Amino acid sequence: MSDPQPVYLSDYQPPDYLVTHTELTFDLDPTATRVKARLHIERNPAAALSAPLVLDGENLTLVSLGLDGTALEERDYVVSDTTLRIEHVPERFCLESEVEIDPNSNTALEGLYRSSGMYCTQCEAEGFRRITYYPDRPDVMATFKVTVIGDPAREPVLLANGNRVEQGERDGRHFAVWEDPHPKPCYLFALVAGDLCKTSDRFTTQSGREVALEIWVEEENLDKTGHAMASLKRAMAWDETTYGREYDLDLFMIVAVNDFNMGAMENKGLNIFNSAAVLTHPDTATDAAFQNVEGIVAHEYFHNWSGNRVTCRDWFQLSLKEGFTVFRDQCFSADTNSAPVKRIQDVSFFRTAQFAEDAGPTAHPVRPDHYIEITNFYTLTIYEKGAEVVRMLCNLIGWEAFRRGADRYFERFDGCAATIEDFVGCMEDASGERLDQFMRWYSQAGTPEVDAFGEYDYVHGEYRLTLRQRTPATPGQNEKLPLHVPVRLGLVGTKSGQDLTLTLDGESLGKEGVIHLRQAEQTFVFENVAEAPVPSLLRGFSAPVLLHYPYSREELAFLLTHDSDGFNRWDAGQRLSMLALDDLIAAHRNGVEKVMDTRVVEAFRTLLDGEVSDKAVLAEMLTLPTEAYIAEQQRIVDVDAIHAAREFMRQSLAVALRDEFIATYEANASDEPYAPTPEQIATRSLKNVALAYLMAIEDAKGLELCQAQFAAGRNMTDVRQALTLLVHSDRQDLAAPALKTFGEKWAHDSLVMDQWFTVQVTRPQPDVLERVEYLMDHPAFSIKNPNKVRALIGAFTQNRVNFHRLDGQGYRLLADVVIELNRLNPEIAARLITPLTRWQRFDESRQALMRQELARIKKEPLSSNVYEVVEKALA
Ligand code: B3K
Ligand code: ZN
Repeated sequence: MSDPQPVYLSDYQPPDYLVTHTELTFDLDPTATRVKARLHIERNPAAALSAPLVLDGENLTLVSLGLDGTALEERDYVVSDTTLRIEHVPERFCLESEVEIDPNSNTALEGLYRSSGMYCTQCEAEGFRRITYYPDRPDVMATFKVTVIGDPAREPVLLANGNRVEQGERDGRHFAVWEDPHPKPCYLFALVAGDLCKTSDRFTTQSGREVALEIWVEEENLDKTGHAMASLKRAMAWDETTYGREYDLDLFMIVAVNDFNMGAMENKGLNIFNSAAVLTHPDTATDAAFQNVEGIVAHEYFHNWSGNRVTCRDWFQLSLKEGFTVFRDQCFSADTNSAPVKRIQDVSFFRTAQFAEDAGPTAHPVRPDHYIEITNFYTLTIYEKGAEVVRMLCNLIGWEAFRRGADRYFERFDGCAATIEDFVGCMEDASGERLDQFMRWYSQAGTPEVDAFGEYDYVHGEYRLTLRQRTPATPGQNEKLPLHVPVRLGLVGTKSGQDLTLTLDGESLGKEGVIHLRQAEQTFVFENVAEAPVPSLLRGFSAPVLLHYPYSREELAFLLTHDSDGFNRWDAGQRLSMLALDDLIAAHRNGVEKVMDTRVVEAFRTLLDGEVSDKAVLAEMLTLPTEAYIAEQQRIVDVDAIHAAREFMRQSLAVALRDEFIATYEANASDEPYAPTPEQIATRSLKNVALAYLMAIEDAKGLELCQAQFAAGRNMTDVRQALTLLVHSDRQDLAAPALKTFGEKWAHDSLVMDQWFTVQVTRPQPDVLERVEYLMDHPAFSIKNPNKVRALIGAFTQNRVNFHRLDGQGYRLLADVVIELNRLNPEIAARLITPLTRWQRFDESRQALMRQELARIKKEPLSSNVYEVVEKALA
């Protein structure tokens, strides 16, 4: 078999044939579902008269084929593994086909498959071709009419996109007919059939349209839908008030599915969700899970405009819908919860995970120019960096112009398949701003690094800030051009502790401003600066760059308490901790005694003394950079030194501030009934951060509080934190019974058992590999379920000390799992390999071990997904 070949953006051609209307009939059967399609097709006026009709199709058994009512003979068409080709077709015709597919054996979870006995679909990006022969590309948009026929006992509920127009019974089977009046690409098609129950609600849109809302789940989960429903209604209202966009069908449905590759999918009118991304209950889901559900429900809902009404011309434009929609859901969550905390959490994740992607062998631009397997491009770069780029646009032209640009985009491209140029063009039109240099953010991969240097001139009262940018080479892109980098900043007076007025070229920018770095190097001279300032740069993370400024620890401690920007206050704390951690890492390496930097202790003491009023922000400020983030700062990662240094710092802080942490814990313990409100979540976070410090030294008081919190069982947030801290402690005599109690109590709840797996395999002590192997045989584990794989194997790969064991057994275990999943579920297999692809960052012996496992994977007959990743990793 020849190696899979890439597709190039530059080869894009409009489709030769368009489908105007699609009629589908599904006769459901677990192993032999029949799909009849009637496709109303027209030649694209732009296409050649002689163009053949080529449809996509995979894993389909063709039963019959006809054109305008006449059966086609085998000599009239050619079927390959991936296409159906008819050489001569009329200008306009109806193609009738019938195929057979096998949902039961579909473990890739793309196309039509079965999950816990129900039928469901996942078509984005190219799954529809596993359902019927079709031009499976997003620029072919049709209206759909779908008939689903099933067994009334086994699948009493039959759902598809749009509005239900008919239902009935015939010959012991029953059926439902669904019509979707909005033209859509086939990746937005969905079907669900099974024994499901629903929660219902209503929403009245701003123009007075009544929309029925339904969340469909297995009966035992009916009590876990309330938060998703409330989130949905908040999202619908937010999109009306913020973007003026309302919902456009009479019915909006969400279905929870246990086996799902991603978080959720925005199919028109019928969103399908990973059950982990929709079900919540105070007893079973943590605060983080509640917030995640809110964000994902909103994200999928927002796609109705940014993605569905206006879709992507081709998959290279994926970030057009994903970057914009992530930006929209981030703003929604910021408006609904604590805005600074949302930004802190998003940026802290971004700088750890997206920066790592940008620095590794799979780095790609926000708009890639080629790919082998599009499924591999649902990445942090497309989603999160794409969102940062949209955020920069919004900040550059201001919200009002941005909103006008968005209106223009939604109006001009409604019902169309658009490009990133179309989107940015609307922003240019609405603002009058030239954005050609800005477009480089879409085509250049890699994280730009900005070196900043500032000088205060007492004599002239001037502050000179020099900024220098460079983007490191990434695979296939050696030369990089300067980007347009908006730098939001303030100058904080060292005497007054206040933001000073910024005057640039005689023009006042107020107390905070945005300067535009466009060249490789630029100097900005601020005038009339009355006192020596400390610069507060890149406020709110105004551009996705790595900023270097030679701050002293005193300056950082100053910003930590004086910066008016909450995000930068947090960032100053992180930078201060990083400097201290660097010392500790060096001490560990050199085998000298580790000494804690008292400036960090004093900074934390100030924080705990009530310097910060927002508890959620405070909890973030008291949290040290993660091991993964620290690793990102090193050229060659020293796994053990990082762990030892961070543990030393946690323990030193706990020893020095024990009384403060106890007081913080006690002041924030509460008996209130659980609610996922920002206030309660903030209080619980702060309390649980304090508990984690106390458990870092495992003294009697910490153990007592932790055990009591576990035993009280107030809500999953508190229980899980207590369980985690016990399991991650050296007191296995206390951890073992807690794990047992928890495991037995929740054996029936798959989502809680996922947490039970994760808690065990994230333990830092070096004995976890054996535990992973043991748990892989646990009855609650299944390699076919992506949530289980993520909870057990995915979580283990994030356990740095254990995954990176020097004997290579962690790598070996991952490679074994990848090899098995390559056959079962290539999408998940390709995602799971990621940690192995980052071998360049480790010492030579680990590099060799990681490459050895990649080479072992490469010897297998590989799916295109795994092939593409392994090729890049070993290139
Ligand atoms: N658009 C989906 C992605 C599904 C792709 C899976 N291969 C989820 C989302 O971004 O909303
Ligand atoms: Zn999305």
